Amino acid sequence: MVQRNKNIAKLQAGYLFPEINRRKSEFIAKNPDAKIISLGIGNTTEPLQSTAVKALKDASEAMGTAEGYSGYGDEQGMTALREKIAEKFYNNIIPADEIFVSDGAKCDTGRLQMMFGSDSTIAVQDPSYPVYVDSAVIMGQSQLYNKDNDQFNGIEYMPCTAENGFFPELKAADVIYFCSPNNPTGAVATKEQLTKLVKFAKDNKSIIVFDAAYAEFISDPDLPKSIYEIEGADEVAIEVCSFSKPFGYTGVRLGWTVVPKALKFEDGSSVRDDWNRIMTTVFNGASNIIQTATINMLNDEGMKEMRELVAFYMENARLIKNALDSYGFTTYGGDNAPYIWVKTDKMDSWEAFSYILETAHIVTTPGAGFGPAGDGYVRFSAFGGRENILEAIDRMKGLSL
Ligand code: PL4
Repeated sequence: MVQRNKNIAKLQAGYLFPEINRRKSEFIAKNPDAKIISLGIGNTTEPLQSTAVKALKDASEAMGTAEGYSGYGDEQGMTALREKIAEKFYNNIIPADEIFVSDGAKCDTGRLQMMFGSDSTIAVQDPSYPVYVDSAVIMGQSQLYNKDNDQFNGIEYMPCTAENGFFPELKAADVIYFCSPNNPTGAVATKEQLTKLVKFAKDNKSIIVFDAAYAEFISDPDLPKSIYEIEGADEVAIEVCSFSKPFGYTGVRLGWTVVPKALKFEDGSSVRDDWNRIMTTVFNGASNIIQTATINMLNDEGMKEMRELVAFYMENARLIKNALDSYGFTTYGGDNAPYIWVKTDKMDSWEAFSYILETAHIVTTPGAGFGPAGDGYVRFSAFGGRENILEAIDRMKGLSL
């Protein structure tokens, strides 16, 4: 018999989001008439913008012609798309050959673990997007789960709390995962804070994996959208990013990772070259239809439509936050991020999740699902249709957490 991978056996439960869906389905099975509103998983709900629809149609039709057909492409992505990403999201301060196009930020996060290997150590914000910890455990970067503190031994957890303004005391590790705008707290790191992070990484010879999946949700011009706005970050940071949320591409699938040439391993070898080796070995390129369409969509009109879509979700965030504040809840985030982080005082986060589901028929995400410091909070996602958001706000009236 084949032995089970001992690292997978260390994981304590199923992956968070399928577990949320499982509990939602269980509730629906018992309460078939309940009109559930899902503000749990951060999943986009609004149709694709017109520029994207036209570009996708055109790219698909071209594939049906002898001149327009293409098969496998470069694993790193189409050059024209890498150039467009450099231009539209980095004002060309990042060269196109440091940008690797992919099928999404989550997938790249998993593949990055493969590049770092099982001997490296990691530090994570606590709470954080569960992919960082779970994929590190699967890669063998942790020891066993410790039930006393709800942490994996061998992983450095950096608590992000209301008391520290959701910017943690930094801890040394080979790889430091940092997400801003943050999932789940909705906090956005300032330039000073990211400068501190970059300096810390330099001093401790760490590599930062900066998850900027929600960068386009920042409207405050003083807040950095990319780690590369910080001087010297190209020597210490990788950045993962995504078309999912700002462009409604959650199901379309497209993202990218920046690995600067200046970033080196301890032995002086190039991190970019190893990432190139990983991508060319285990990835076969993002869909050419999606890439071609996105090249043609990343024009002034497409960017304008993206900003309108982001503004729509951020109006949802404002509505949720204002309503919950007016009901007396303590909330964080929601200003430059599509998540609202809500304090629970009388119950733990899984109890709050169940209470909100059973009382208001709203699915949220329990804070503990993102790490032990997330307990005592639930996350509301601002991704939803306006009618549902308004209805959810109404249903939250009178609840007490
Ligand atoms: C549910 C910080 C959502 N099944 O779409 P991608 O792969 O380009 O980006 C995923 C991603 C990357 N980085 C951060 C994210 O928050 C996300 C998406 N997170 C959420 O509700 O927290 C969707 C989760 C999905 C998943 O597991 O990713």
